[in-house]
Amino acid sequence: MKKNAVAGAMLAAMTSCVLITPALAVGQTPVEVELWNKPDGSQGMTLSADHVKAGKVKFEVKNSSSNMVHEFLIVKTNMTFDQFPKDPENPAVVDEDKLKGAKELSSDLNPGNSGTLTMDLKPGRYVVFCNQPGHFDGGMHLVFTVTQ
Ligand SMILES: [Cu+2]
Repeated sequence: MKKNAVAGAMLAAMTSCVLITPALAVGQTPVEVELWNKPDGSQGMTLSADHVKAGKVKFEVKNSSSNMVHEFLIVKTNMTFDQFPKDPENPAVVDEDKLKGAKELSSDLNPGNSGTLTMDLKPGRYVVFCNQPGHFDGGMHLVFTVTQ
C-alpha cells in the first residue's frame, strides 16, 4: 500500500511537470536585478544571471538602496565601458541619445522601489547600467549576454 502511495505521488509529480512544461517554453525565468549602494560610497548592480537565451526576457528590477535614486537601462553594444559617449554638457552622465536602441525602465526608482521591463532580446552582447549622474563611472554597469 505504502509503495503504491509513493508511486502515485511520483506519478502525480511527473504529471504536474508535464503540465508545467508548456508554460516554461513560452517564457523564461525572469532576471532579477538589484541596484545598490553602500555607506562606503560604492555602488553597483547585481543580476541573478549574466546570460539568458534569446527571446522574451523580463527584468525584475529592485532599488535596494535606502538613500539613492537609481535607474535601469539596457543597450545592445560592443562598446567597452570607457567607450560609452558622455553628454558634452554633463560628463557625469552617458549621452543616451547616442545609444541606438537603448531601452529603459519606465521610471527611475526611488529607494526601495521596484519595476519590471520586458523585452524581446536578440542574441548578442548587452550592457546594463544606471545613468544617474556619476553612477555609470561609479560602477553601475555590467555586461549581459544573450545566447542563441
Ligand atoms: Cu544608480
